[in-house]
Amino acid sequence: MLKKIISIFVLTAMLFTTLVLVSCNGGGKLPQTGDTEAKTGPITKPPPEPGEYPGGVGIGTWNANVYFDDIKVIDQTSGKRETLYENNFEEANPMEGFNYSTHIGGAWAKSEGDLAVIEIAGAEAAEGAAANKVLEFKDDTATGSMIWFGDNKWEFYQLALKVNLVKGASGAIIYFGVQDDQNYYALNIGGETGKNIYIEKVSNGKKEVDSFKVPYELSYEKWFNVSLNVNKKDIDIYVDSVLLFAYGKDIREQDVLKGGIGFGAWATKYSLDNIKVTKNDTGEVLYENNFDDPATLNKDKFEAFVAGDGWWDNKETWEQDWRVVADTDSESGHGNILKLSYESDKLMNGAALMLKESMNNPEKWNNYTLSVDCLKDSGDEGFMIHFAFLDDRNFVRWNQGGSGNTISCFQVAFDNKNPVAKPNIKDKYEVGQWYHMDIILVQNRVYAYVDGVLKQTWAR
Ligand SMILES: [Ca+2]
Ligand SMILES: [Ca+2]
Repeated sequence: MLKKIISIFVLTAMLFTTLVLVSCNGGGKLPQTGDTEAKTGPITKPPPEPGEYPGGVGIGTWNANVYFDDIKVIDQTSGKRETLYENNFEEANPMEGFNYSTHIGGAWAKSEGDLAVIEIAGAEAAEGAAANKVLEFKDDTATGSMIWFGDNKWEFYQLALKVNLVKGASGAIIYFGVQDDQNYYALNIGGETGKNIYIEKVSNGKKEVDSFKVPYELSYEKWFNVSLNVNKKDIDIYVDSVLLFAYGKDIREQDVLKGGIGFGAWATKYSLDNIKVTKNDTGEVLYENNFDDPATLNKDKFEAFVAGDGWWDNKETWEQDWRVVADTDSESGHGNILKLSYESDKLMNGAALMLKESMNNPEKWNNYTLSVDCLKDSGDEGFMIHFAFLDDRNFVRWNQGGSGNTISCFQVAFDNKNPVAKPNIKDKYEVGQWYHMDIILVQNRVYAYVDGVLKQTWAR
């Protein structure tokens, strides 16, 4: 049975604020609406402009055995930050207020054995060694389990919870903007194949994928946080503390990441192979080179730049530095590779070798995936992979293993010679080891992977 809770407008009535807080804090349950709605009287202040994602929230699974814990919904209307809902599954009747449905396209039929609050301990417990009660979805063959709760008038809130994928082929689902079981949104962590994360929109019982499907390597038997900040027009969605989506956000044309690809370096020698650029939507291959044919590296195809505040002694004669050579380690299977091998007494800082055709057609060179294999030969810094390059004052590069092989970051120049570092993360690359990189541009956002694992993401 749907148990409605007090609306956020009730919170504005000072008379009842204390009563509501006592209800929220006592046992982590949704306060019961009862007859309080009738007593609230007229609203003295006009309500804020309505949000675009009103609704309750929920949790569920797709082909996975999953634990959930520490679900919290915080009101962000006018910065009040009051707790609208809280459930750590430690109190009596922890499943009170739940509605049960099946996610569109799934075949979950709720059964007693599948869904239970269980006690876990030791390394499994979210709070370390202490025993901890969590909600478990046990049946890893069930598809589209859906529990939803809250108030379909919630508009501006933060939803935070902890998730642990125990096992299964796919993953967990977080529901939001739930009006009813035919109209809602779903953050599908793992998707139906366990390989990506995306947002689904369900309208009148019809489901459609409504975001880019972000490739994602799920980690099992590990607690991670999921949070959604629901604003008026858009929703910031974090998985494992990484902002994966700014769902619904208007993207200005000038912020779309578009432009060429290329490879740079800062006082570091490295090797490259298997460059491939593919359009995300059509799969069209925009460029591909495994350097079987050394003649594909030539001045008709490539142009040298100094990107940023560096210096490159051999810029005009770049073929002396970047060369196609046979990989001396035949077991690597790389055959010919592109090697950066400059003379050590020449300066090589901020050198960028760019693919000409990729810079000349930015309307085509956007929303692409750039894949490349990289191996560090020597030097203090790491790899510099360029993308969205328009000229030497407008570019983005992924600087991996910079600052003495301790950090990685995106370095962004936007009508500026000196790039600005966007989030630094701790990072390190071993000499003599091949790494596979994927850089995916989706409108104004970049997702960057090493060996299939998302390392960092940033949006202009
Ligand atoms: Ca708990
Ligand atoms: Ca090759």
